[in-house]
Amino acid sequence: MKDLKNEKTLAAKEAVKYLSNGQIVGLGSGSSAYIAIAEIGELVKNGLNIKGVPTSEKTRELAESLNIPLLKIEEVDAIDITIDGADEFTTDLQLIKGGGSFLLKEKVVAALSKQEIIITDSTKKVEFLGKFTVPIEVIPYAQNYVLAEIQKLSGTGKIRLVDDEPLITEQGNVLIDGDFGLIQDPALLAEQLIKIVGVVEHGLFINIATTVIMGVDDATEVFLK
Ligand code: ABF
Repeated sequence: MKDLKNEKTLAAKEAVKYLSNGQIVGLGSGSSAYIAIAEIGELVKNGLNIKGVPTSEKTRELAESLNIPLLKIEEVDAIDITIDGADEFTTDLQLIKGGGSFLLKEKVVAALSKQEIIITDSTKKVEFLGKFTVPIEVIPYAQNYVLAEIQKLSGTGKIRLVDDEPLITEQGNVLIDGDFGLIQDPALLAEQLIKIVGVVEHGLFINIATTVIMGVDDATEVFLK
C-alpha cells in the first residue's frame, strides 16, 4: 500500500531546498502544497527570509498561522519561485490543475513565476492527461453556453457541485469539469477552451511548470523541462 502522504512530504522537503533568502515565493494550494508551506514555516522560524504570495484564502490563512511574511498579488511584478501541486502531470511537464478549485489564482501566480516547481505523489504521473477531468472556470452567466461548446469539442461537462449547489470560486465563478477522455494534444485543447466566450481560465497548465518533483516510495524523482 503506497503511503501518499509520505511521498508528498518527500517531494515537499526536496522542493523547499530550492528556496533562498530574499526570494518572493508563490505558495500553492492543495494537500501537497500545504505540506510544503509547513516546511517553509519551519525554515522561516529558523531564519529564512522570504515573502510568500498565496494562491487561495486557505493558503493565506495557513501561511499567516505559520508567521510566513506575505505580499498581496498586486504588490509584486515578479515571483522568484512557486511551489504548487497538480492533479496529473506528463513527463514533458504538462499539467492538469484545479481539482482544488483554485486554478485561476494558481495560474496567475504561475504566470508571474520564474520557476514553477510542482510537487506530487506518484499517482499523479500519467502518459496522457485526461483521466482527471479538466477544471474550467466559467462566469455563471455563460455556464450553459460553455457546456454546449464543450460538447462540440467531443467533451462532457459537469458543473462542480458542493452540497448539491454549484461550487462558487473565490472569484465568484463556477467550475465545469470537462471530460475529454485521454488528451492527445493538450496544447490544442487549451487553445480551444480559452477561446470559448465565458471561459475565464482552465486547468491545463501547458509549458508552465519548470520542474516536477514526484515522491515515489521512499525517494523522489525530478522531471525537468
Ligand atoms: C492544487 O493542488 C491544485 O491545482 C490541484 O488540484 C491540487 C492537487 O492537490 P493535492 O496536492 O492534494 O493532490 O495545486
